[in-house]
Amino acid sequence: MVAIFKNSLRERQHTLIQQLANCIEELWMHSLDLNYYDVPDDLGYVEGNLESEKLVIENRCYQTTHFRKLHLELAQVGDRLDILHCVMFPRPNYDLPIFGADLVCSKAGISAAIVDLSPVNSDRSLPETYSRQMASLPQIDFSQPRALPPWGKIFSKFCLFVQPKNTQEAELFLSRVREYLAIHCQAALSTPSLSSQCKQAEILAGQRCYCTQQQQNDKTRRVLEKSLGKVWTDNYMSKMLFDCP
Ligand code: BLA
Repeated sequence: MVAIFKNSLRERQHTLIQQLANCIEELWMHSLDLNYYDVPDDLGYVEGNLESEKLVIENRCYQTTHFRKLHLELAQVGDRLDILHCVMFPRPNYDLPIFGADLVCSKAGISAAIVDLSPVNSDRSLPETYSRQMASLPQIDFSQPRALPPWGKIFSKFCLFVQPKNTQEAELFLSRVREYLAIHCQAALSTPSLSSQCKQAEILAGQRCYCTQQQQNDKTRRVLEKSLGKVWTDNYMSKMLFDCP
């Protein structure tokens, strides 16, 4: 299935966000067999401007045999902040890490660029095919690495969190995301379904921990609350951004 969407918000966003969104969707469409995912009616396209600038959110979701939810979200706050958020949640009967990326840009430049394949096993290790391939990627030195907040203990040792300082660093970030995604899509397709209920429970607990930690990101919460209120934000963060069955 290939869907054609109107790229209304994307065309008005920071170039790196457009490039990253296109890159993610191209890889999904070429490597995975996508099916529609029912986004709740009122959450596909959202606008809010409670007490400050207008916030616009566009969500796209898919599902596949291996993934219960592929989520790509684009958001814009007034004309000053552009955001891309992407998470791929595996189904609990596949022993797969969670792909996550977040990109926050303003007119002044890119403030945060993060990508990871995060483990969900109880010993916080990635499957061997992942660690082997990720460890063999050439090291990239960014001029402005950023430190993870305390809730970021969910991320793997391969987590890349930087503030790209120029076009070259922005392109290097983009190519690293493409490499992580390519490793992930290829590994997912050759990963067999688990029959052990015990192992599935462990994976689900790992996914739940990932979601609980991500919900502690006050920077995301504050942006949403300012335009859409606390009740809406609580619901959105737990049901749309980081939901867990
Ligand atoms: C940081 N996320 C941020 C920041 C903003 C947002 C404004 C601060 C930027 C900065 O510190 O320079 C905002 N992000 C959003 C909003 C949405 C969003 C509004 O996704 C959604 C509507 N966040 C994720 C995912 C990851 C992630 C999937 O959603 C990682 C895989 C990470 N974002 C992340 C981290 C920070 C961040 C680690 C820095 C937090 C900090 O420094 O405290």
